[in-house]
Order: sequence, then structure tokens, then C-alpha cells
Amino acid sequence: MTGYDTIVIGLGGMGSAAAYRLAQRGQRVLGIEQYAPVHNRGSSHGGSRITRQAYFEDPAYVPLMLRAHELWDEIEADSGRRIFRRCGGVTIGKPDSVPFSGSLRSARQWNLPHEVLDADRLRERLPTMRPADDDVALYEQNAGFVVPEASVAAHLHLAKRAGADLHYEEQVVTWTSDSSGVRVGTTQNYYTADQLVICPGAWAPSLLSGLGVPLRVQRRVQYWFAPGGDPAEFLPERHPVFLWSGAGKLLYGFPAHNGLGEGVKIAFFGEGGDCTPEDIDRRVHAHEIAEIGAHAGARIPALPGRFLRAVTCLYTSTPDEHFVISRHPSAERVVVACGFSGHGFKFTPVVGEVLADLVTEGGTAHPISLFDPARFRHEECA
Ligand code: PYC
Repeated sequence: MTGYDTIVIGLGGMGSAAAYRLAQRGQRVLGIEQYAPVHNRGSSHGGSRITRQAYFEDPAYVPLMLRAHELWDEIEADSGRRIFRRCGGVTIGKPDSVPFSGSLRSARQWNLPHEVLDADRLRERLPTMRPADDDVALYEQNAGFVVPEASVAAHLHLAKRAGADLHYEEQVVTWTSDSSGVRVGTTQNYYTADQLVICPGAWAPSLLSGLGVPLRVQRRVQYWFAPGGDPAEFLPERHPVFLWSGAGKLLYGFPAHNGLGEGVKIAFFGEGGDCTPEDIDRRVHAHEIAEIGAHAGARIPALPGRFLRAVTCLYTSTPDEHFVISRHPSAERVVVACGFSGHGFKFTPVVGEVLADLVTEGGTAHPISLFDPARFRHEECA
């Protein structure tokens, strides 16, 4: 008999959810995290992540998203923490832009509540916004944001309450797997289990080097500005989350959900250089602040206002920007979840459920064929 039923490596967004779901199903679970709980070294910090249902990336995500929204409500109720706020969301761009046209396709295919607004109706609905006359918008009432730190804290709390052992500030150095079980070596100890779940975030290239998926780790910056004009226009009761494609960039942002003092968070999706978690430049440079301020100001004139602060974070992306969630192709006792490509956090609770299914049932009823790493079998890995 091995020490644990399942070891979970990495207790960020996905690993904390997996540890909870496994412990909830009665498993003896060990979770191992190299930093303190709810840290800001990876991809699960920054105070807010967009969540939406009309998923432009592929309609196959929609059932997972609908389940995630159910689970966010459940986790809030079970943990007593505020995580999910449905403040609405708007996706703006030219009619043929991928975010707008893809969102419309998913909304229609899944019959999701939505409205299509032309530029005049968007200006009327959201007076902060200055769309071009040929911009269009898809408004979703069920979109909003989740707070990543609250999500990780809630899942860890629930995992502990369900009996999981959670070890922090303990770095995994090695893992192996064979027909008798898995072994994990850390800076402090060796552990054994029947199965292993690896949720490595930006540490995937080192922890999952044999996976056969060409992953890129990249630096991203999140910025907070104190808007000018009537700042109350940016409170969540009046302002949705937004994705806005134009001038070759995808700008996204949030309402001032922690009060006006904390400001409005904005960022570019898909801008940033390759790095590792060890060599990322965590400084934010004046030219970066000027660039996003100018870009945002051309669309939301009150927004640049006054720059407040910025933080860096890490994206770990696959070539097609779809996730990897699967049994490890060459280690049958190991399940992996990685490559969330900057848009995974909103799925955290359903990913935890899927990972628990793969471990305890050997499969899942959730649709995850899009996330099979075999799709990269013929690509070169770094
Ligand atoms: O999934 O909506 C999203 C998103 C925006 C920027 C990064 N992810």
C-alpha cells in the first residue's frame, strides 16, 4: 500500500481545485506547492480574471464554462468567500474579428443569452466607450470576473477541510511512475502514491519535459489606472468586463471592483516575450505603461486617467492556445493539466472536477477531446 491515493503537484488555480475534488471524493490526498499558499509568482494572481460563456476560442468550451459557472456558485456557498461577480461582459471589434465573430458563433450554437449592439447602441449603453462607427459588440449578461486569489484560497480551505495534506514551500525535484505506483522527491522528502496529478503552471517545461507538447512561457503585464471623468461609471454595477480587438491588439479590462481607490485593471492579451519563471523581468517599464494608456485612451477616453500600478504574470501557451488535460501519454498513473494559454482561470473548478474524474473514474463525461496532447505528436518540442 502506498502513502497516498493521489499526490497533486502545484497548488495554484488548477491544482488547488484538483486537491479539493479528490479529497471530497474520499481520497487520501497530498498537495505539494513550492511557494506559500496563494502566491504571486505564477499565473493565479492579479485580483481578477474574465469569465464569459459565449466562448470565441471554440464552441467546445461552452459546456465546460456552463459547468464552471455552476461550480463557482457552489464553491462560494461552501467556502463563504466572494469569488465570482456577474457584472456582464462585452466583446467589441469589427464584425469579422475573431473575438466578436467567434463569440457570436458560440452564443448562437449554444443558445446563450446575448445581445448584439451596433456602435450607436454600445455608446448609449456604455457611455465610457468610443467605438468606431463600424465596430460591433456582443453583450453577455452572464459574463463577469472571478478573483483568482479568493478561488485558490477557497479551494485550499475546502481541500484541507475534506482531509487533504497540503505542504507549502516544498519544491518537487523529481517524479517517477511505474506499474507499482508513483514516487515524488522534494527538497524535503520522498512520497509515494497510486496516482499523480501535475498542475505545473509555468513550471511545465521542467516538470513535464517528456510530455511532447511544445509549450511557451511568456511574460504578461496587468495595469491599474484611476479613471478620469466620473469614476463611478467604472463601478461593477455600471461597467462590464470587456474584450476589445483593434489596431492589431486585444485589450481587455474590468470594472473598479475593489472600489475606486484600487482603480480599473486593463491588459493586452498576447503581448510579451518568452521567459522562464526564474528569469522573467518583473519590472514594468515606462514605455509599456505609455503604450497601453494610449491604446486604452483611444477607446475609453476617461480610462488612462492616472497610472496606479502594474504587475507581471506568466502565461504558458500551447501552439493552438487550447489546453492540455489528459492522462500522461507515457506514464499511465499520471494526469496532467497545463498550457492554459492565458485563458484558463475561469475554468478552474471544472478542471478540478475533470482531473478528479480522470483519477477516480479513469475517464470523464466532460468534453475534453480538444485538450488531448496527441495533437502535437508531430511538432518539435523545446
Ligand atoms: O479569457 O477573457 C479571457 C482573457 C482575457 C485576457 C486573458 N484572458
